[in-house]
Amino acid sequence: MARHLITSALPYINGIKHLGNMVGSMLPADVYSRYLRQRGHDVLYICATDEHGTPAELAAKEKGLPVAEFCAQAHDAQKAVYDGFALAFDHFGRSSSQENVEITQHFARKLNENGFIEERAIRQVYSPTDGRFLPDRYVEGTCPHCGYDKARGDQCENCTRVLDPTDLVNPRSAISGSTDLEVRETKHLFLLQSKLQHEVEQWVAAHEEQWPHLSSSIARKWLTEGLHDRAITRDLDWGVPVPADTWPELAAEGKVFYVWFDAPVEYLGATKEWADVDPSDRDWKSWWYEADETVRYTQFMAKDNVPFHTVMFPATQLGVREPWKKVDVVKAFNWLTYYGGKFSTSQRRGVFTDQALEILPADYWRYFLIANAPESDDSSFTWEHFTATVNKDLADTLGNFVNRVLSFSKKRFGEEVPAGGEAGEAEARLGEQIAALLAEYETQMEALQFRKAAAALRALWSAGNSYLEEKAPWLEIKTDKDGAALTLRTAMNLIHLYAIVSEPFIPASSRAMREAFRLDGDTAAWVSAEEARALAFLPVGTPFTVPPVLFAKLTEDDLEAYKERFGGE
Ligand code: B3M
Ligand code: ZN
Repeated sequence: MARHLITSALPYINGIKHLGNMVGSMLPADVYSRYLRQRGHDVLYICATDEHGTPAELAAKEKGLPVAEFCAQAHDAQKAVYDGFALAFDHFGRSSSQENVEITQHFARKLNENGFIEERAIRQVYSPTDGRFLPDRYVEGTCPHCGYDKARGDQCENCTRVLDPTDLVNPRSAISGSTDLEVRETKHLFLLQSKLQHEVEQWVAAHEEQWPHLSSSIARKWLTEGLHDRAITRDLDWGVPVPADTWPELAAEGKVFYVWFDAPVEYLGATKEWADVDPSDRDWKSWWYEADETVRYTQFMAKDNVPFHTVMFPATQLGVREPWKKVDVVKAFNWLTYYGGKFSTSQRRGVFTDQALEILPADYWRYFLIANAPESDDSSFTWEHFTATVNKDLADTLGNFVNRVLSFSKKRFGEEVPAGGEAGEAEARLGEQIAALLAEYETQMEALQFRKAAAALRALWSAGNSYLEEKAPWLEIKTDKDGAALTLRTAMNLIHLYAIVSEPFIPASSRAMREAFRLDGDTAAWVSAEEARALAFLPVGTPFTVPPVLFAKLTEDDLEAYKERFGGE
């Protein structure tokens, strides 16, 4: 038994996330956590909303709310959606928590003591009209690279280049629209990442072997370009305050840390939030501080977050010079596209997680998204592909199997697992096949190859269908009643197996399958290869009920309606 620490990139607070965000971080982390828990590991799955920075302040302003209130509401709204998706976090925290404030300030003090922080005067955009400095997105203007006229001070959305507010042509305030802007000098804290380049390189070299290619190639690219010193403070109202004991002057000016400085620290912060709920029973430090080798830490994120997790945050952790746990495996994802184009939160293009749940229950989405996760490449969401997959894999292959087997058996043998004859050659063959597929599923899941794990699960479902077609109990019963009963009993044992192995992907449907045999409890323990091969989980005479249809088949009309509502092509 190992201890698995799992985190997914912290969803930013400014709005409900789209399906692309879901499949690139929280959902695979949840699937993996559920799988490991079933296998008996000690799992801690931590996530939180990332609440600081200019986008939060701007979103609050748009809603006409004080930023703290906006964040509290937006946190609850996101949490409700994640509950709807059945994401089983051990804790879903908030980067604005007191826990995060304390740990972030501690990190900054330590970095300072160790000579990795320096105060520097820099030139920043100041707006006399607004009476404040305008960091990051508070300035908008024309991109100097591509000419896009709505570029933001931190990044151009059109050409994706990272910008400094002073780079923008024809800059204007995003608060007041004022173009009466000047550049003033102000002091900020810089993290001397250049001094840590060598150590980070060594650390990456020692760990990247365990990472998927996507993660290590991004880390390498950033290291080749060189680690630059970067400003880690901002002139904002909302953020982790610069500690006054160490930087009285900057603290008096109201400076706060830059959101990307405190956000990764919230992985620790949220773990402490989790422990603070029940301190006598929960020890956050055992996961993070001088953690022994039994703790294995896996992070999940989309590729744009990889530099922060493989290079920048490790640099911070190394510079702190304290034994904080660093990541073991960085699982990164490419983009899920919407008909080949970008999902976009700001342009509301694509399908958002709250809308998805209005249409269909979480299991439909969970399965489809993981089976088509953008792992080795980008992957495109289309309604055609979605409805076809739901119908074929979930409704026909799994759902129909469950219903057919249980209703037919009920009709001919009553509401108990029938006795029937001894397992024969077909059952032995099926058992071998199932054991091999289960091993494949386990291998892929442990390698974090989600598409392949989903393919193995689908193959397990298909194996049941092939067996049923081959044995055809509806014909068999005419000549060999015991034989038909054996077939149905075997098929019911397959359903029981499906209830267990499908749980990481489709927890609600798995529960319905378990409940058909009156087995309750939230999760079922994993099965060994021998148990799978024997297919004899359910004693003869076990009562069962026929569950309601597990997955509704989606019609042409449904497809048209989805395309109408969300736009296709
Ligand atoms: N909030 C991801 C994003 O909004 C960012 C992740 C933080 S992880 C520490 O793109
Ligand atoms: Zn541009």
